[in-house]
Amino acid sequence: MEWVSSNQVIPVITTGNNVLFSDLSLGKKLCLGFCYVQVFFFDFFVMKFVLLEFVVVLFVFVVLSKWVNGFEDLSVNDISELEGYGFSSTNPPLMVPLTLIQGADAKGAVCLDGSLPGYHWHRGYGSGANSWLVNLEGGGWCNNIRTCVFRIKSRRGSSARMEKEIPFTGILSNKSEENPGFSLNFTLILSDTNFFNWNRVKLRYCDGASFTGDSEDKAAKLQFRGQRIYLAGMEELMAKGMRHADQALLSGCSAGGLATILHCDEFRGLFPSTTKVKCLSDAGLFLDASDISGGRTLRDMFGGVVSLQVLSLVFCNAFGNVNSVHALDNFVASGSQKNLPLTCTNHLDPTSCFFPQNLIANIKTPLFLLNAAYDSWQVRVSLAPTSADPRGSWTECRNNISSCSASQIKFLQDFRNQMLNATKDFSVPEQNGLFINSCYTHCQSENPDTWFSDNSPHIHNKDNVVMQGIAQSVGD
Ligand SMILES: *[C@@H]1O[C@H](CO)[C@@H](O)[C@H](O)[C@H]1NC(C)=O
Ligand SMILES: *[C@@H]1O[C@H](CO)[C@@H](O)[C@H](O)[C@H]1NC(C)=O
Ligand SMILES: *[C@@H]1O[C@H](CO)[C@@H](O)[C@H](O)[C@H]1NC(C)=O
Ligand SMILES: CC(=O)N[C@H]1CO[C@H](CO)[C@@H](O)[C@@H]1O
Repeated sequence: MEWVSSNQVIPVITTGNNVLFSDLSLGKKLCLGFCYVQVFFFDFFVMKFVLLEFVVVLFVFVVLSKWVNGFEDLSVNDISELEGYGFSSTNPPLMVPLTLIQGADAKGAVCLDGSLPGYHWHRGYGSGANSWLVNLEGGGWCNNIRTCVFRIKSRRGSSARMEKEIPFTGILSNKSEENPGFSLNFTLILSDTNFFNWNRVKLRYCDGASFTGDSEDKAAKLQFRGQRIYLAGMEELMAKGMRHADQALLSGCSAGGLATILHCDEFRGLFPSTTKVKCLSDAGLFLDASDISGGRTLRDMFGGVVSLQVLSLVFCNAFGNVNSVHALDNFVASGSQKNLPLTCTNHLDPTSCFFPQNLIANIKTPLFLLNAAYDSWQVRVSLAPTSADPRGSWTECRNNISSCSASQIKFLQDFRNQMLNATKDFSVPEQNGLFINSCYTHCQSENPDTWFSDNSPHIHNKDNVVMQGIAQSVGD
C-alpha cells in the first residue's frame, strides 16, 4: 500500500521556523492536531482513495521522511494531561465488563501477584463483525522489586484490583460520531473501516514490563509473565473468533504503545497472510535521550525493567510463525526464551532493545506511530525529572510549558529533533505511517477529546475551512 506520497504535501500552517509556542490563540486549550491524527491514521489503515476537506487549525505532522526535513513545528499552550478515562457526563461512555482468562494460571500466564490476567471485549457487528482492534493497556513499568511489589496493590499488578468494568472511549468507543474512523463534516469518501463496530478489546496490563517478561522472583512472590499474558490473551481472542478476522489492528498507548511495537510482528504472525494486519503505537516512542543533567534517566529505568524481568531474548524478536490457537503452549514448550531469532539482541545490548528507536526500522508489519514531539510524560519523567533537577529550575516549565525559558525551549526542541531523527529510517518504507505533532501531551487515541473532539469550536468554524484534496493511490 501507499501512504501519502511526497508530492502530496499537505500545507501546514505555521508561524515560523520551529516555533514551539504560538501566539495564535485557540478557542479552547486543546491541541488541535487531533482531528488529523484520526484522518491520517485512517488513511493509513484503509488504503483507499481518499478525498477530504478539512479544517486547518494548528497542527504539524510528518508523513514521510522525504519531508521530515521540511517539517515546521509549533505548539499551543496546552498542559492538560490527557491520561485516564476522560468523558463528558452528558454523554455517558460505553462500559465494558472485565473477563478473566480462566485457566491462564495453569500455563503460568499471571499478573505480578499470580492472579489471572483479564481483558474487556465489546463485540463487533455488521461490517465490523470480522474486524478486530486489540488494545494493549499502558501504565508505566516497574523496574525493581520495590516498585513491582508496590504495583501489586494496584490494578497494574493484580486483577483482584482491576475495575470490573471500564469505559471504552476514543478509538475504543462504539459511538460512530466519536469513533468514525472518519467523518463528520469532513467530506470523506471512504469506506468500510469505522472502528466503532469492530470487535474492540482492551487487554489489561498487570506485568509491569510492557507484556514482555518471562521470569519470576520466588522470594518476593513476584511473577513476571507479560509475554505469557500477551499470548494467553491472543489465544483467548482467537478462540472467540479473532481467527476469522479479515482485518486486525494492534494498538496501545504509552507502555502499551511500546508493547505494540514490541509485539507488532508477532501479532502479524497469528494470522494467515490474507488477513490485513497493522499496528498503531500511540505515545510509545520512548527515546533513549539525555536528561537535563546529562544523565540517562529513562535508560536507567528500562535497564532495571529488562534485568528484572529477563526480557532480553523474548521481546527483541517477533517469533513469527506462532500457531495462533496454541501460541502460549508453543512458547512454553519451546523453553520460553530459546529458539528465538535475535534480530535486535544480536547487535545491541538488551536495554537498547527495549527502545523503539532500535526496533522500528526492522518491523515488517505496517506500523503507524502517533506521538507528540514534546511528549509530556517524557518531558516530566525522562528529560526533566525532579531527580535531575535538584534546584528546581525546571519546576515551572515542567508544570506549565508556557513558562519555559528560552534555553529550556531549546532543550525541548532538541529532543523533538532527536525524535524525528529516530524515525528517519522507519519512515522510508511506504507501508509505515507517522504522525508527530507538536502538542504537549501523552496518549491521543483513547481520550475522546483528543481522538475526536466534536465540540472543538474549530471543527464547526466554516470560516476556517480550507479545502484540500489528498489523493492517495492505493494498492500493494
Ligand atoms: C454501544 O453499546 C451499548 C452496549 O452494547 C449499546 O447499548 C449502545 O446502544 C451502543 N451504542 C451505539 C451507538 O451503538
Ligand atoms: C502558564 O503560564 C502562562 C505564562 O506564564 C500563564 O499565562 C498561564 O496562566 C499558566 N497556565 C497555568 C495553567 O498555570
Ligand atoms: C540520528 O540517528 C542516528 C541513528 O539512526 C544516530 O546514529 C545519530 O547519532 C542520530 N543523530 C542525532 C543528532 O541524534
Ligand atoms: C458533528 C457535526 O458537526 N455534524 C454536522 C455536520 O453538518 C450537518 C449539516 O451541515 C449538521 O447538521 C451536523 O450537525
